[in-house]
Amino acid sequence: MPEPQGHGKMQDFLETLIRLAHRLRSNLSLRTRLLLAAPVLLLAAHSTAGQSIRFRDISRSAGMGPPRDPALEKKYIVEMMGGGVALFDCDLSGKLAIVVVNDSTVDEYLHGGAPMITLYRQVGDLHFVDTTLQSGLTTRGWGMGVAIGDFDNDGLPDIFVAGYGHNALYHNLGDCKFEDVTERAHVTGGGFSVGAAWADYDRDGKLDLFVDHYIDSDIHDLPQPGSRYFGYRGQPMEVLRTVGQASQLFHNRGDGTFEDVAEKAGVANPQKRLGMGMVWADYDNDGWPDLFVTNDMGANYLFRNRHDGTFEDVAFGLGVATGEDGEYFGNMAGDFADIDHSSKLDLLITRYRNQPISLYANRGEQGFDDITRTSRLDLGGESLVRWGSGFADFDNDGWPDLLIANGNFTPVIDAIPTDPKYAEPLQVFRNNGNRTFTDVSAQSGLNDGPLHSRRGTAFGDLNNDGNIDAVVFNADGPPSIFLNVTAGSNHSVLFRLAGTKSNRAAIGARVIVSTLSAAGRVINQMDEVRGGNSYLSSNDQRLHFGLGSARVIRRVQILWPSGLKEDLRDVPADAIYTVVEGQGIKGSTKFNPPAK
Ligand SMILES: [Ca+2]
Ligand SMILES: [Ca+2]
Ligand SMILES: [Ca+2]
Ligand SMILES: [Ca+2]
Repeated sequence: MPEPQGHGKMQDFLETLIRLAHRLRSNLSLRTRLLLAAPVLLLAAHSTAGQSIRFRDISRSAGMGPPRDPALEKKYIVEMMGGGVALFDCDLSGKLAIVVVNDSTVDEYLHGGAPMITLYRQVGDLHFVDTTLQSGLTTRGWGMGVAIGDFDNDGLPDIFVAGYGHNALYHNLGDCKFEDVTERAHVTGGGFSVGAAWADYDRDGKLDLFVDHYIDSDIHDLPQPGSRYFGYRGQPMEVLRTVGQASQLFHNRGDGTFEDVAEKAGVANPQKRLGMGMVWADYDNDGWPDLFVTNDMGANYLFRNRHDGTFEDVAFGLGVATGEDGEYFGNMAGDFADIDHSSKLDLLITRYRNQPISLYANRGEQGFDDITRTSRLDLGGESLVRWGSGFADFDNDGWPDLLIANGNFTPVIDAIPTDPKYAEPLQVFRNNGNRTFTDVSAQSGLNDGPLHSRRGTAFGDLNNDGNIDAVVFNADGPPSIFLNVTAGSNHSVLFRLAGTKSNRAAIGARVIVSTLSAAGRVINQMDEVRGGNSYLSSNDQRLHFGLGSARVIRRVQILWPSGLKEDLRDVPADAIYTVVEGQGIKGSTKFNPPAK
């Protein structure tokens, strides 16, 4: 987000620091550069042969309407930040539905607002119908982020919408019908809530909810032309004030109500940083969920769970608070994945334009190492404004790939030739299996259709064929649906976990899948069920693993949030398994034939 011009001193100073750092790097002797490059060359020798990642934009045939009139100009920050998208199975039919937050305007909000979310139910194979009203999702307001979690452990996934002005909690009644229980549950909130994510941080079997906020902004008193907070390089738009709002951690009492314990827990954001994306993950492998929060124009938080209901921010100590040279970047979104089969979760952060994305390798107690350059994720795209991003194994070779959604804040900015455009291409990077990535966007089909200004991304298997598909939030219109049509002989698997002692949605459960490579080497992949992903979005909560050439999984280890460890042996590939805590596999469905 652009800052007011009078606020540019800190930015100038930081940019000088960044330039100095770049100069130092480019001044290294050839010998030093070769030494630095050597590990990359060695690793590259192990690169696996790949199948090219291909998507097809099926938005229109799947039932999404045309984009809205792009003339709506988005002058205010509240109009620019949304929003999120979620994939979930609202009727337990095995078919994913799509939830997307509304993309409102100040004027619409002041006149009562639109329904905060739209639900597209999958009624035929890959055909979606807007059932928002019939589904009872009628609460009006301004949705920003969406997080899926079964807060009452009745087996039906519920929807939380973080919104400007107020939030909404929708309790699932079955058959994709919902009731608004926000007030009764005491999660109404207020202010500029943006992101939300579920996790059972105290491991009592009931899902809790973290909600963060962006800037302190009053929609009834927005800056007007002439104010120092209005006008960016001559264009009519609000610019950033760097004062945020407190975050909330809603502890689930188990009786349908929640209590905000953020202050007591140490996650309330007393520094008033500008919260954006968030993701829960057990980065330190101690069995307790930790929380990473991206902050715009400030240091990120990595809240380590201290097992007693409190957290400590370890972001500075572990090297993920700022840029490599201490820069306060415009951090947008983050995601965790074990990108190198080290059995530790690595971290990605996307950032504002002209700022590097960072890929951090998790080195355990030594903290996180920024490996962006050696991973080759620094090649190209620096000028993009990047939002939603996440890891998923799109080609099923067993190595998590990366998708990033881009686009500038407002079409107003298109009048400035040196700024990134409002609509920009999507990017997809293939994981080469050796801590390097290759930008395969050009051949991916993601940008074959019209470009949009993108925000959140959600990944999931929409047609249950074992290939992970992507749904992307578009400013000014319905989401884009990208069917993954990557061809090839690789195998994969999906696990749908159901907790009994643990929370029913099994959020926080960790799965380790062990297969044998063609060369007979044991490969361990690891992932966790999450109740919210970045940016402001929620993925399919079934865990997906690409298996390469392996037709059978030798071993599946499940670490349930309750502490129970479960072991499955010799599980055939190419199916969706339902695993119930303590009872092993209780159901399986073979994959559908691949999409043509
Ligand atoms: Ca429920
Ligand atoms: Ca709990
Ligand atoms: Ca932990
Ligand atoms: Ca699929």
